Amino acid sequence: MKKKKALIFGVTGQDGAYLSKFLLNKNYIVYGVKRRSSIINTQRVDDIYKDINYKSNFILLYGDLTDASSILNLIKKTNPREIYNLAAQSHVKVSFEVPEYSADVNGLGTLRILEAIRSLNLEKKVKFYQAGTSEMFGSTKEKFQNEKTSFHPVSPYGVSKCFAHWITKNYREAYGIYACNGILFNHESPIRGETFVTRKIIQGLVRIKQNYQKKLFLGNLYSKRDWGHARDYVEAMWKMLQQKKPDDYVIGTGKTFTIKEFVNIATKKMGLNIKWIGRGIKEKAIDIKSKKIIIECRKRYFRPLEVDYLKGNATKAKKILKWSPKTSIDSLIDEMIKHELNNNDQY
Ligand code: NAP
Ligand code: F7E
Repeated sequence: MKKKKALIFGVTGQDGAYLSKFLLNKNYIVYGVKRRSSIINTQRVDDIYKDINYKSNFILLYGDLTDASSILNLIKKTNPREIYNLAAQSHVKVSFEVPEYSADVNGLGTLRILEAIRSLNLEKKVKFYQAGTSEMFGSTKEKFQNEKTSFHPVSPYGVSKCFAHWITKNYREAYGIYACNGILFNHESPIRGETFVTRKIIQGLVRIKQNYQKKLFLGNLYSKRDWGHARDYVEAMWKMLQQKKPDDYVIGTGKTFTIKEFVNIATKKMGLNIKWIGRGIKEKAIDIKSKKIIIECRKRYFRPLEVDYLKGNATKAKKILKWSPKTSIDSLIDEMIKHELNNNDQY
């Protein structure tokens, strides 16, 4: 049987790496789009990448979501059956600092892919996945967000993703493209970017425990997030593209924790006994054994506006996609700690 071909924008990111491995296991040929950078940015997929001069089912090609011609040429060249748009300036705080770039990549970048599909007359041949986000819900007052919850984004990132969401829906309705929006809640893993809070916490605490770092500096400890595992979430992306009809789906675990609760679970697992003192920006955690302050808050890690509360209702995905999360927050944290401990062996 002929192998299915998938094209992944954002292949070098956390989800790109997990999705590539998932699709290769399903016997796909995977084309991954990487952007040019001055240092190697393929660490997350190095284990599946073979020298370009050898035959492989995993092929990396250059491209950029800000460059429409590269997108068009990549789709023409690879002729994929499925396209996954995972590429983004994905850091919420950074989007306040580079708003125009974030809008260009996340918003217009999505439009550029859809336009390429349309202008190549691939409306009926290609299935498209758009990486939407719970950040689109923003300041909603609903306490269990689903596909019907209205969007109220509170960052340039969230706003740019709303544009991507609506343009994907628009091209589905206007041109009949099989295009799906995943509305994914936070998902983490040992290969999560180091400036996202879960990885920053685990990395910081492991280094503190091993005496490589003195303190961990954080921002808002009281926002609540629904954290799942990226490995589970890429399966949901694929499932969305295997249905009879394209649709939009919320993907989350239905559980929510504050940043402080995440820290408390992680410290306990590492045998660090901490005590919180102070309030607001002065709140700190003391290591009871050494009596040293190991966690402090800094204003620089707060955002101009915060998404206070996220908890995803994935009932529709459960029913139609037969998808549910497999990894608990406990197992996720265990896996992240284990990975970080192995990493730190190299210091
Ligand atoms: P990530 O680790 O930040 O990866 C983003 C990817 O996009 C990287 O491969 C990055 O390349 C690439 N990229 C950035 N700008 C680009 C450009 N101009 N042209 C081409 N590629 C570009 O993000 P992730 O956590 O894997 O998330 C994947 C997608 O899901 C993103 O769209 C994100 O916004 C969305 N999302 C994530 C979550 C989550 O909790 N992880 C939840 C909901 C939605 P480099 O490696 O070169 O930087
Ligand atoms: O922040 C708080 C911060 O940066 C989580 C992206 O994948 O998920 C991610 O966006 C929370 C926020 O993720 C620090 O204020 C406290 O309330 O890990 P984060 P995010 O902003 O939720 C969504 C679904 C996406 O789509 C995004 O692409 O943690 N927080 N102290 C901190 N956050 C960071 N980064 N650093 C801190 O020191």
